[in-house]
Amino acid sequence: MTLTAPAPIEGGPAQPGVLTNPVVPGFHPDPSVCRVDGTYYLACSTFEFLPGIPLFRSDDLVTWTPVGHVVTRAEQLDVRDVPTAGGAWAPTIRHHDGRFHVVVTDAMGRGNLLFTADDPAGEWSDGTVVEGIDGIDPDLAWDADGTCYLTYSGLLLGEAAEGGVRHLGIQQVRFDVATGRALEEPRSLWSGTGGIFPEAPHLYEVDGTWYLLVAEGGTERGHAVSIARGPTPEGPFEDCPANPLLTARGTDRPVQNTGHADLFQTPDGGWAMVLLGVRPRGMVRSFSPMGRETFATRLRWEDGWPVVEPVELGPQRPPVRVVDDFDGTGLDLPWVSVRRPATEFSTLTARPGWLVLHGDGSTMDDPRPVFVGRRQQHEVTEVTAVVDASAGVGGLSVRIDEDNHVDLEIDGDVVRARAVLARVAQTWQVPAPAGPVTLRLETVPPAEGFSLRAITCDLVRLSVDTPTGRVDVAEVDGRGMTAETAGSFTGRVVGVYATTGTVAVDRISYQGQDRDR
Ligand code: 6LW
Repeated sequence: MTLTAPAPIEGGPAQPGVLTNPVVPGFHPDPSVCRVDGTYYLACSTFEFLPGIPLFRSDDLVTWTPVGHVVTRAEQLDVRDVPTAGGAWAPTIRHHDGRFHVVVTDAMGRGNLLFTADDPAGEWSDGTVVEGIDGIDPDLAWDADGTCYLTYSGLLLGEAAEGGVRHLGIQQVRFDVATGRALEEPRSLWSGTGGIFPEAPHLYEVDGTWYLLVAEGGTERGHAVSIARGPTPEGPFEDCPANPLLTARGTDRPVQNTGHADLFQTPDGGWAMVLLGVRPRGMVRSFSPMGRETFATRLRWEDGWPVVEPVELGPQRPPVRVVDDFDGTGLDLPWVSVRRPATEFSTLTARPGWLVLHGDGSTMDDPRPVFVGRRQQHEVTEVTAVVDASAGVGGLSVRIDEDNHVDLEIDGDVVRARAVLARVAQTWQVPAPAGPVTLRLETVPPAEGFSLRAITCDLVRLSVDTPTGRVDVAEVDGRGMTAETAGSFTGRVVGVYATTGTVAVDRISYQGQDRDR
């Protein structure tokens, strides 16, 4: 299958009517969902990437189509100087009084921000800084009288934490959406069952009872979802005796780190939740290349409490091939850049049919590389780029962050592979063929069985096409490029870059396929 960009959720549904996990594959953590007139809208965190906070739409909870981004302008959320893993954290999307609201943390930036739009495809507002609270993971809920409650996790970062980490538990204020101001001093609410980092609160009224859903246990293997209920949005809240409602900790379940959930009603009148999870691979199932992805599972109500089904993987989507020939005048939805918009250093009009990148001396080691990429969404992938580097240096790269990336670049008469894992670099090189060159980056499964070679999640293979055939340049252990090792909250993004001069890219092809388990 060949799709020309803009691409929908690649591969499409596996089976109509069946929740397909991951719901949104690739680095898409901290999902939040709202339903408006039978259509669902889903938002995720993007950290230092731009455009920020992607939105997806679905009518059937099976096919999710990208509709745009909340953050498309620097004045909304400026990630230019944000530390790695700062930026856009944990949006909550809600629809109230005919408007879409997204409230999100600008971590290590302006604090918490409220954006509104009439149409989720944009334009979104410039963003109002929330005043009167300090913390992360804000949620919005309105009671029947129209009073708005902002509930959040009292995790203090930076100066407020006096250099360390301070946590005040789950907190709440009554909130004025029009001005962005808290209408009272923060109050402490129920904060989970005692797990580390109570966070991601969401508040719902179901049949006259208020439910406070939280994540706890940290976003790694201990992650869990717990719930409490009370007579009012302010509580008092009583624990669900079956807490945690959902966790994969200590199990052999294929989706781990499950937590950070948001509840919604399904079209058939049932209930479900979206949540984040990872797909750890390798002999000891320890390494997750795609980072935290969005999953979903159904739940039912018993004695006034939700009972959540375990998160299953699949049914598998068909293999995918997405080709971008750069024939348009603007970059399409899958493409993202790091800390600055791609328009700052690239153009599609200077050489029609080519993406032209203007190197400025920064490399993939720098926080603001001249790089345009898309998320790695499948376990087994092959990405090729046809690159003309006759006037510059650049090529193909897969990165988690500036400290962890694997590059394949053309530099004059050599093709050089460079692996930087935890800032330790190694290079390999072969002679470069003449003319525009096809560079290839593959992620492939490791050896099977019980051996040291089987411990990694995958291998990253780099090769170049020459007139006499494909030449392998390097093979790198992929386990240095995972959620567990890089620790950046994000996942792999693969794309093209320039370091110096001008590098032109004729086409990029992405092929992807998942393995069974
Ligand atoms: C997010 C917090 C978390 O704000 O990690 O998984 C932070 N949980 O809820 C960044 O994703």
